[in-house]
Amino acid sequence: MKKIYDEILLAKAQNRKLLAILLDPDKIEINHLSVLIEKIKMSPATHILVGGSIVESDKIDELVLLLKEKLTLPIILFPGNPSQISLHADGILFLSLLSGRNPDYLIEHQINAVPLLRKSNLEIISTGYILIESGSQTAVERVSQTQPMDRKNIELVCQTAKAGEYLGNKLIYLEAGSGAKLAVPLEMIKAVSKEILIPLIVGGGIRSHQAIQAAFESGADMVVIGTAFENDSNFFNFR
Ligand code: 1GP
Repeated sequence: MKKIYDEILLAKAQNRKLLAILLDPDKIEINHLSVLIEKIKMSPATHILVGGSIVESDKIDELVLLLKEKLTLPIILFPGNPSQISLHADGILFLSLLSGRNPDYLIEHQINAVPLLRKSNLEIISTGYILIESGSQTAVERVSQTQPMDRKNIELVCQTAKAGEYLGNKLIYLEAGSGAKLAVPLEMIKAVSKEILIPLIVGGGIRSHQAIQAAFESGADMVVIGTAFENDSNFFNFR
């Protein structure tokens, strides 16, 4: 059963835009989680992503279990490395960092994740992950020890996204990095969304409702919001 991905494809076909809230277990206070959960329930979020660049695994299990108990939204892992896999989630973005040339993040971590994934019921969603230069160094850049792609070189980013699609990725994720100064340029979202047939996720540095809307209008199928919601749990009170 490929429920999460089928839903994403259906939403794309119907031009229904998707909104994911990214929860970083290192930044969430478990004591305050019930308040956050209420805010999430009132928000337009369609998916929850759980992960971060440097998270300890026991915190992930705890957070995922609590979220599953209280929310009906799909809980999808967005792991920085294989230690961040919780068997309690619904799915996992099985990422390959296509913008970088560090073999660990292209294939090594993925190989190491197999023993755990084999015995899981997680829906595994192959995702081409592309880091875009965003004005200053981000955690993804630091942890993966890779260079982000030039934000002006739209053609090369399009080629990279298309290569991901040809390789069989089910999603492309254009990432400016959590808390990025500059979000992914709208021109780039437009060009990549025209280039690929598979759904496009965009995240990093998006911190206003106008910016979410602009990303959607430019062709993002799913927008990811992390920092804006972390900093202000009333961020989605615009409904
Ligand atoms: C990071 O794209 C996500 O991986 C979300 O970024 O924290 O800047 O919203 P923000």
